[in-house]
Amino acid sequence: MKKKLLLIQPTPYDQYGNLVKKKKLYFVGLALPLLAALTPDDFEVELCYETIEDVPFDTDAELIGISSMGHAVMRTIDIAKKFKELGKTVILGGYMVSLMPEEAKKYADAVMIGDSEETWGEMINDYLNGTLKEYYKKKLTKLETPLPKYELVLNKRIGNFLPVQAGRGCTKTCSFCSIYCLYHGQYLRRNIPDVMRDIKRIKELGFKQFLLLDDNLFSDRNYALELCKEISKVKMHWMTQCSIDIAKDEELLTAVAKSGCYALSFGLESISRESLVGMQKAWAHPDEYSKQLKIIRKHGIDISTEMVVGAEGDTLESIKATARFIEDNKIAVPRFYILTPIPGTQYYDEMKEQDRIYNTDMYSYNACEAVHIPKNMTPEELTKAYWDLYNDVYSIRCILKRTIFSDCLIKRPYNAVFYLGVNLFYRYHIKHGIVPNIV
Ligand code: B12
Ligand code: SF4
Repeated sequence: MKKKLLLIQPTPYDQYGNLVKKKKLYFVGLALPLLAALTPDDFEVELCYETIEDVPFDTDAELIGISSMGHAVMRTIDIAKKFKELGKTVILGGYMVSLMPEEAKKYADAVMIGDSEETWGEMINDYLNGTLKEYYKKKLTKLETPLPKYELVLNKRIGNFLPVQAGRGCTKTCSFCSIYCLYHGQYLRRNIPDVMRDIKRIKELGFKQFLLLDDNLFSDRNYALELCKEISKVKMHWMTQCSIDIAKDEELLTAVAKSGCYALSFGLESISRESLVGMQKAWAHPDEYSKQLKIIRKHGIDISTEMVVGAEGDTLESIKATARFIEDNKIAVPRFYILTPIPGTQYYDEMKEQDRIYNTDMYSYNACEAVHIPKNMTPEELTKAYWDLYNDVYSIRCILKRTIFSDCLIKRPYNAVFYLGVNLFYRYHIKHGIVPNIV
């Protein structure tokens, strides 16, 4: 009989301590289908996405792998403890565990730090031989990944696209970002034929869209141009996230749009230049944002944004002004976070050194409660300003202006109505005091 491995992507707790549950998981991460593909065939692998399904604590699997992402790490720990009590062998991996491996080890038999392409097989062997090590870590110098086992997610309640990854890491060095703190500016690209292999597989499975998970796909211009050329041949729609400076590159932007990309997400972070400089994001210029967003839209690409509040240049006035920025620029799906010093990041070390960590309870590191002492307001004022911002931007007036009363309605009416739906869904959550994150 085959041995069994259960891989779990935990869901986070909301700020009331309840598990965040959804009817559908639109954004499926790649880690679990990839780890399944890296696992030798003599294992049966089961995946569990806790956002849409319950963790099967009565499983007959003997080996349990649990991922960790942001504040969902608290749930990772709770699940790990329970499986340990049940006598299972527990392996932890993923971003959060990689940033705080010693803490994670308290709850697991082994911890995988960083990428697992070169260590997963070794760990499985050690497990089978009873020689499991405490930590596994091997820095990748090239990125080669097998075809992810997408088939394992097909019978789950997922959306109409699947994930693909062309590269890992990012050439930028934003101090708050876990990508920078793990990859230190390294950006590894896969061979384009391998990326296309995955995209074609997604198409074969009946999907018309995919999500490129890269953090900044356009870090390497020539690579991105070449990839877009290949993607245009498969005639699919896709979306990704990248830095706003793509607006400065007309040729690249045209190639991206022509290849079927219809939505880009930008981490604009702040409209305060001082805040951006403080985050080591001085290459971003908020006074150019409006012009840049217009250029991108002109290419038929819809925009969503991620911004943070509570950085060094932020004031209560600048947080209010952020709402006007979003409204004036008709951002279809804006998301906000309180800038959170995640342990293991450079920003955390800076806050600690300046004695500005206000709250050490990790259950509060959910990016909707201030856990640091901001420069220009109290933590309580920051938390309130954050919620006021969300309420302002997701007022019915502002929603209508950003969705169906925008250019999008004329050019892409289906998208405008879809964004209206997403906004109303987010608004419902905000009104119930729940951050509308896309977990
Ligand atoms: C897609 C994505 C999502 C999706 C899907 C998430 C999901 N449930 O899978 C959505 C949009 C829902 C999402 C939500 C969130 N996300 Co997210 N997400 C990503 C993104 C863009 C890609 C993830 C991915 O699939 N990568 C590709 C895979 C192959 O890489 P990987 O996950 O690193 O996995 C490798 C290793 O880490 C390791 N590994 C991973 N898991 C495990 C498990 C075991 C047992 C082992 C041994 C190894 C291992 O092996 C893999 C292969 O080498 C990353 C950024 C990134 N570049 O990875 C952010 C990222 C992981 N997310 C992040 C955050 C903060 C969140 C949220 C907390 C946001 C929020 N405030 O709500 C939530 C938490 C949701 C949750 N359920 O935990 C942060 C994590 C920071 C941190 N320190 O942990 C990242 C790094 C973004 C960033 N720039 O900061 N996310
Ligand atoms: S550009 Fe984005 S992914 Fe890259 S380091 Fe900055 S925040 Fe992280």
